[in-house]
Amino acid sequence: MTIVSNYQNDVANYWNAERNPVNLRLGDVSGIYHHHYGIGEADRSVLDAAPEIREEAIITELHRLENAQANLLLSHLGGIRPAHRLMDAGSGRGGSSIMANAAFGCQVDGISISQSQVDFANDQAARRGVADKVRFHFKNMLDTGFETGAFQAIWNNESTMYVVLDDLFAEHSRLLARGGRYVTITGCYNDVYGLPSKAVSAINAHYVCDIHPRSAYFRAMAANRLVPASVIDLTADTIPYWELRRNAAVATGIEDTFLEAYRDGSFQYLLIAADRV
Ligand code: SAH
Ligand code: GPP
Ligand code: MG
Repeated sequence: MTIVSNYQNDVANYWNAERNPVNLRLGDVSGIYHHHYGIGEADRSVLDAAPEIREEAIITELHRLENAQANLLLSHLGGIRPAHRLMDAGSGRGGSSIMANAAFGCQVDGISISQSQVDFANDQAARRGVADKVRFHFKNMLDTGFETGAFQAIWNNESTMYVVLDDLFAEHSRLLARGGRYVTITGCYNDVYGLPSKAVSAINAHYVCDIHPRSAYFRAMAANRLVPASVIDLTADTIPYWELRRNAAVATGIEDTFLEAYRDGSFQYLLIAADRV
C-alpha cells in the first residue's frame, strides 16, 4: 500500500488535481516540466517586451531559471557514470529525472505519490524516447520497495516538506550505495528567527505541506549515515525569480508571501549535498 495516512491522501489529491498554468505553460517551453522554483539573475527586460510577446517572454525566462535550479542540483550528484542508477524522490512531472538521464546517460527512477503525475511523466519519457532508462513509479518515498544499496545518488527537489525527515533519510540511507550521494534543494524555516513565521505558515497552507526547520535536516542526516558535503544558501539567488514571477500573468498569488518570508529572514532556500558513509 503506497498511501498510508489521511495526510498522504491530501497530498496525492493536491497533485492529482494540479493544473496551474505557472507549471504547464513553463513546461511547454521545452517539454521539461518542473514543480520547483528558479535561481539566478533574471533578465528583467522581458517585462518591457512588446505586449504581443511579453507574456511568452516572461514564461520563457521563468522556465530558464527553473532549469538552472535543476542543473545546479544535478551538478552536486558527484561523478555519475552511465552504469549508475539514480532515484528522484518526489519526482513531480519528471523534469529533473529526464534532465539527469540526458546529462549522465544513466537509469533514473522517479517516484511520486500522485498517480496522475506518474502517468504524465512516463508519457514524457516515452515521447523523448528514453522510457527504457527513465521510469516513473507510483510509490511512497518513505517505503519504496527498491533493493538495498541499489542507487549511487538520490535527490529530493522541493519534496522533503511532505514527510518526516527521520523516516525519509532512513529509507534513503538504506537505498544508497556506500559512498553514494544525497542532494536536496528545499525551503526551510530559519531557527534563528524562531518558530515558523506567519508567511511560512501561509506557504504551508497553500501547498498542504509542513516546512521543516533548518536544524532538522542536519539532525536527521547525522542519525542516518548522511554526512553533509556542501550546504549552499540559495535565498538571495532565488529572489529574482520571485520578483519576476510576481509580474507574470501566470502568478498564483503566493509570490509576495515568499518574498516576505525570504526578506524577513524567517525562511531560507537551501541546497544540501551529503555523502552516504
Ligand atoms: N521534484 C519535482 C516535484 C516537486 S513537487 C520537481 O522538482 O519538479 C513535490 C512532489 O513530492 C510531488 O510529486 C509529490 O507527489 C511528491 N510527494 C509528496 N509526498 C510524497 C511521498 N510520501 N512519496 C512520494 N512522493 C511524494
Ligand atoms: C513547488 O511546486 C512547491 C512545492 C513542491 C512545495 C513547497 C516548496 C517549498 C520550497 C516550500 P510548484 O511548482 O507546483 O509550485 P507553483 O505552482 O507555485 O509554481
Ligand atoms: Mg512551479
